[in-house]
Amino acid sequence: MGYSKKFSYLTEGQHFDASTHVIVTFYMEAKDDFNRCAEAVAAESSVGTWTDTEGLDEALFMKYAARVFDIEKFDQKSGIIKVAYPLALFETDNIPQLLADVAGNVFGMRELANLRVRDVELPESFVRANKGPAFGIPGIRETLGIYDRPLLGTIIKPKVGLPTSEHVRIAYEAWVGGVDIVKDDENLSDQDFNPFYERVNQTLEARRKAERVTGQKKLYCPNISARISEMYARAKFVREMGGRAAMIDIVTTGYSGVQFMRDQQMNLILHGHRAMHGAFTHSDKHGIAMLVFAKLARLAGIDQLHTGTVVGKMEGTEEEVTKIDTFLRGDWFGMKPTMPIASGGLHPGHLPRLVEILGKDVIINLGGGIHGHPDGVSAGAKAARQALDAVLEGKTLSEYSQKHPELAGALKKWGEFGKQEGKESEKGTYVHALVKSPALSVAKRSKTDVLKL
Ligand code: CAP
Ligand code: MG
Repeated sequence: MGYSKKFSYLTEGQHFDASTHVIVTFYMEAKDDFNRCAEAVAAESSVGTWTDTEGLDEALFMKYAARVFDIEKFDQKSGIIKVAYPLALFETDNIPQLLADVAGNVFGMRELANLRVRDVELPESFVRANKGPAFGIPGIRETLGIYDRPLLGTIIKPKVGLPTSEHVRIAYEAWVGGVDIVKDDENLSDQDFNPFYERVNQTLEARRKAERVTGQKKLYCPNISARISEMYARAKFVREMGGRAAMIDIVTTGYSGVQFMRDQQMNLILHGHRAMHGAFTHSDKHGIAMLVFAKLARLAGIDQLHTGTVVGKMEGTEEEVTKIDTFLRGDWFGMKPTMPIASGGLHPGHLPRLVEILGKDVIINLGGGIHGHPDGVSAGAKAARQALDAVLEGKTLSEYSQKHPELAGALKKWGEFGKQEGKESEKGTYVHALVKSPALSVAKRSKTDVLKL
């Protein structure tokens, strides 16, 4: 017995036109009959509910019902389903509504053990209905005048608690030491110890001074995350003070906040931090894949987005991170590409492997990996830049460190990923284990690894 007594949401093998349908790929674990649960997902996220209703007649069903058209079962209860949603179900520039539809009630249905949105494929007309990044990779590079290498960023640490004067000093030293971009941390906003407006005013002054000293354009990404009216006020202030960028915590603020800020067309590079994404992306069986968050961030207008490092402290396999980064950089019906940001647990010793995996169109962010340098922030920034220069010149870090003491200091403390251990290498952690264990061959990959993609 299907989910409905009147209609079937199951049309296995039927073809659906990708230009007139949103196609969602789910991983689903059913508690009882698999096909019935698959229909329940399609019904609940389109025209159905737990019982047939008078208003749902044949004409309305045929026009607006979502359909399960592809099923790949792993076993009796679990597998991948693809669901086609008629484009008419969506307001194509309204991301909250899209999520309420394909990633809304379905997550709480009693008959499902698990459900994960692995991908959302949008038709061209849907994508083109959205502004996308104002700057994108080309605009970011043009703003900085840097075209042929990864960009180097840092996050002021400790992430909260520093007085404004210290924040400013550290930012200046990082810029002069060789970093291109300085950002606030995700939980720094407008606290008494470091008030937003004062911080922006003084840090932008320090940026201008660092630009004069280095002759190089720099970026400061202050965190404007707040209620929308306040985000607007803060962004306006950043603009008036000569700022070129602003950071938004896109998950805690929500896509509506991002779309609102993009709509203001304030000529600010929008830096997307993804704090809290882990509540949705961590499980490979339940939640929403980071690829979906990344697609929606680009659609909403984020110019540069945190997407993972593969080798740092945050989870994210090489396959998953490179798939997301490739999407962000790739053509998407003419929408500008979003610059991926690799951040989290990185130190100079990671750079060779990081550039090898992620290429040059990436922002490499080091927080502790700069501010934890034994000789302080300035040495930390220099060490990071020296590591990048070594990679760009095709030299090994150990060779380069012979004539660059700051890099030598970093390698002594943290070692080089995959090559040498430092005094404080992360022994026994995922990173260390990754170095010691051969890459998982496809044959050996477990179902869990497949699910992560
Ligand atoms: C990194 C960071 C970043 C996270 C973000 C932090 O600091 O500032 O917010 O890494 O993770 O607060 O941890 P460190 P992701 O360099 O000191 O680790 O980019 O994966 O969203
Ligand atoms: Mg942070």
